[in-house]
Amino acid sequence: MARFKTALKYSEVTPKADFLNRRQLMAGAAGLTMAGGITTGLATPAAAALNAAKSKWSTDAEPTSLEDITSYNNFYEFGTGKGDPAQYAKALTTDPWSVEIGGLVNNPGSYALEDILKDMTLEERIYRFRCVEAWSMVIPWVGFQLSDLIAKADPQGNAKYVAFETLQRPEEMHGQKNGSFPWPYVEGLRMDEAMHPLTIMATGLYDEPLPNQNGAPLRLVVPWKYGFKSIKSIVKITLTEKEPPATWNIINAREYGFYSNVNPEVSHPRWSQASHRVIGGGLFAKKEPTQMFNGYGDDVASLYEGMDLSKFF
Ligand SMILES: Nc1nc2c(c(=O)[nH]1)N[C@H]1C(S)=C(S)[C@@H](COP(=O)(O)O)O[C@H]1N2
Ligand SMILES: [Mo]
Repeated sequence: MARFKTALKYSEVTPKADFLNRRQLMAGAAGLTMAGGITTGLATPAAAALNAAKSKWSTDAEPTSLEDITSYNNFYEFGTGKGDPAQYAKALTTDPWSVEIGGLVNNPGSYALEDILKDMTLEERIYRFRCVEAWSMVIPWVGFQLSDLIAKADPQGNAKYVAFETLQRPEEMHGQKNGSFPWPYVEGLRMDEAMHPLTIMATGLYDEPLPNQNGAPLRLVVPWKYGFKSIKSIVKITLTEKEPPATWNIINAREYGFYSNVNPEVSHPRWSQASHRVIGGGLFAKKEPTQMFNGYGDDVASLYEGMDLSKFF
């Protein structure tokens, strides 16, 4: 299948002009805000290039533009509008950053992000991304397999779930001053889902470090589940025996299940999940049929054998 290809970097498979254009666009936009309209039109050198090799798990689908990926976001810590994260997430300090790993592991501790990354292999993973709100993107993430990090933590035999927690820092995340939301944002996976090779911790996209609005410096990506499972700006990972709480499930369990696998046959109580809007193309945005498990069924359907997916949604 298309996935099994030789390792190629995104910059090698995209016409170079296209690639530079995207960077130029960003450089131009930055120039506009910083220098009051004066832009040079020169591409910024990719100073922070991560040079991650393209993984065999990548899709061949055309990635959404960097501009759309970084300006149409859900990150309620910075406000509920799609443009709020791009505007306000600049306030977040992502260095230094550490992640507390604990619960049912033999190597618990607070780990500096750079120490975690020393042991991990970064790859480019171009994944389809489907939000429960019925829109989709294709995102060229850079990240490492969560399974590698969990293996380092050395799970104990009774660990059945992995719980994740986002940073809580209302001074920098103004949305957290909104008391009607149960901060911090939390999420969880079953152990086999967390260990699946498609499940990654992303630290970048378009071969550069993750922009703050996309969940810097470290966020989960689970491409066969609705986007809200892919929790951003993670500071805590805990292995547990019991199913951990998940923010949207706490808010409305009838609308958002713990599993939240992409499923065109199980409608959201307020809208159909049979199709979605492809972000990009402005007025000419396409609609596409939604695929079971967001098209990753060959790889993940076996995880749910024997489960009634209309009940465990
Ligand atoms: N901490 C946190 N993580 C979050 C969210 C959020 O509001 N807070 N939104 C989720 C939702 S609904 C989606 S669709 C994705 C959006 O990721 P993106 O902005 O990188 O596309 O992040 C998910 N992770
Ligand atoms: Mo979402």
